[in-house]
Amino acid sequence: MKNVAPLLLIGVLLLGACAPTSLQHSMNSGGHRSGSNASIGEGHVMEQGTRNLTVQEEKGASSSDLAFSVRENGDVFTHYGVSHTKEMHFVIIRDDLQHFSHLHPTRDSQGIWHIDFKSEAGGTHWLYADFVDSEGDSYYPRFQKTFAGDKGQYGLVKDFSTSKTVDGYHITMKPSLNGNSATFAYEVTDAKDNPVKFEDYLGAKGHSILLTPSGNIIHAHAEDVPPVFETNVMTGSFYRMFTQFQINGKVVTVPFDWQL
Ligand SMILES: [Cu+2]
Repeated sequence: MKNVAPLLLIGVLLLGACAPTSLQHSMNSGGHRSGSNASIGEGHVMEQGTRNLTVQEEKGASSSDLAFSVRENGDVFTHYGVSHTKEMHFVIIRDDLQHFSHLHPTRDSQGIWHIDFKSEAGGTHWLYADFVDSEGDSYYPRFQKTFAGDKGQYGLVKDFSTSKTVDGYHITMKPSLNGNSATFAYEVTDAKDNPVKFEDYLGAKGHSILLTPSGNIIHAHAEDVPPVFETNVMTGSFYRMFTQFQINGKVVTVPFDWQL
């Protein structure tokens, strides 16, 4: 790209399973984490908390009230910090990496989170509580829930196109890899081919949530424009990234696939 804006980047969080390298942390099951703090490249620190946190579904007040709690050694956890303007980000994805949602539940006086949610399609979904604690350490415990209803097309269909049109915007993603550090640079133009103005959305110019077929999750941010996301990735992995920008007051979500 001709723009030479500084690669600013990134709150990056990595969770995953049984760390293949000292830089990678994984989470295969809700709440299990490994490792302690690790640095990600120059100046980027992946903060990995050491609390023993899990997340579990709770009984909602109605059929559309999806309720859950974060637990620390069995007790309801409430020592949240604020990350990107919210105490809680809630990511829902079906287990074939379709039907993505990034929501912001509200917490009741008992510490239980609630969000009004109706799944687009039936099937098993992964639900990630994505938050920081009061020390600023990041956590992504997840739980699983199977929604009733028509599954529609089911199964992972990979699509490696690097240009997409969503909501009338043309979005191009350019990946590059240096060791196990990946950058994803975006260009977005409107229907008349003019570059768009990126607005602040949840305290960043862009949010990108990367998921692997086994459910490992990375949440990266672009702090500047043009938006560039940088994160460490696991060799050999397939990633589906759901990238979100706010343009003209509306959130635009675009999926891209990428294989190392
Ligand atoms: Cu974000």
